[in-house]
Amino acid sequence: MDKGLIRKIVKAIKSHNDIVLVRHISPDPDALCSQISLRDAIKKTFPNKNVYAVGASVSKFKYLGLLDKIDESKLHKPLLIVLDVPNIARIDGVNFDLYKDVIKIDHHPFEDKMGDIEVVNEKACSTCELIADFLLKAKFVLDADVAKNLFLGIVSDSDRFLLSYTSKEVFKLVYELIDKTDLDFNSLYPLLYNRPLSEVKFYGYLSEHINITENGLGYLIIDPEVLKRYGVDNATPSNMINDFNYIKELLAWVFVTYDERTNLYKFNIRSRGPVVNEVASNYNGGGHKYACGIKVSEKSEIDNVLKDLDKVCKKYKEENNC
Ligand SMILES: [Mn+2]
Repeated sequence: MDKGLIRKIVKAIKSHNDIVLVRHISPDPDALCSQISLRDAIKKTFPNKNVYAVGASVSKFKYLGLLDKIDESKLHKPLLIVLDVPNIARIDGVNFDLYKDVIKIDHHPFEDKMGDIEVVNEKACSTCELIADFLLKAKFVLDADVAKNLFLGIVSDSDRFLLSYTSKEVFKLVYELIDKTDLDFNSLYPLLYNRPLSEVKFYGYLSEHINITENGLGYLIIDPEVLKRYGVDNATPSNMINDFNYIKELLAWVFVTYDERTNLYKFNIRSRGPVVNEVASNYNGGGHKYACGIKVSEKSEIDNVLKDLDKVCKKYKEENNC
């Protein structure tokens, strides 16, 4: 983040007493960690400010810290800081139109303009990377608690530094976080990676049943009954999708689940070459070039999406001779 932007953000934070931090619905660790770490750092740097991290809480991520409840009618000229979400429709927990002063900090491809300060860096591995960079350069209080959340967000969104957006800057930032706070990072991995055996067995099911086209598209439509049989929930396949990276036969892969609550079919898509988010946006989905999602209401649409993804794989294969 350049000095001009840092100065603008610091100025906005200094000039507001009520600050609200939000992120996307169905949060992942990067969304929650960017929100909680920035809230805590602002509070510790400016103890007199009212700083709230809002949105629905997720019980399995309680270890990251608690979220706040607000009465929006009682806020006085609040500043809204939007993290890890590119579009207004997916912001969780606030009435966006109530806020005049808005800062966005995000690493998804740009979608909606939200305010005067927009920090969108698609090359960042995580929003936590951007927050860590900001806090260090702005010289905000950054203790082991704040560093813990930043580390967890970066590790989780970069898939343990495996994904292609992991740059040398990421390693430098992580080194600075650890060096500055004596962070006991080894003790943090169980928080993210401990899992029940039922999930490992379900992973076995996925690898046993995935279909692979001749163009290298792996796909699996997962029946709700199967999830019940393995005792896992709807979110489990999406949590496992990165584990199918670096499989020789797969260029791109997709899991389709059915959400009985919303009656929608949900596609989780990953790729290690073909650009897949263009297909996603054709179906009103979105995300990163190599990691994105789609929701459709008609079962008959599933085939169309899979065909389009297969075409992208075919083209990639021809162009790259693989
Ligand atoms: Mn993220």
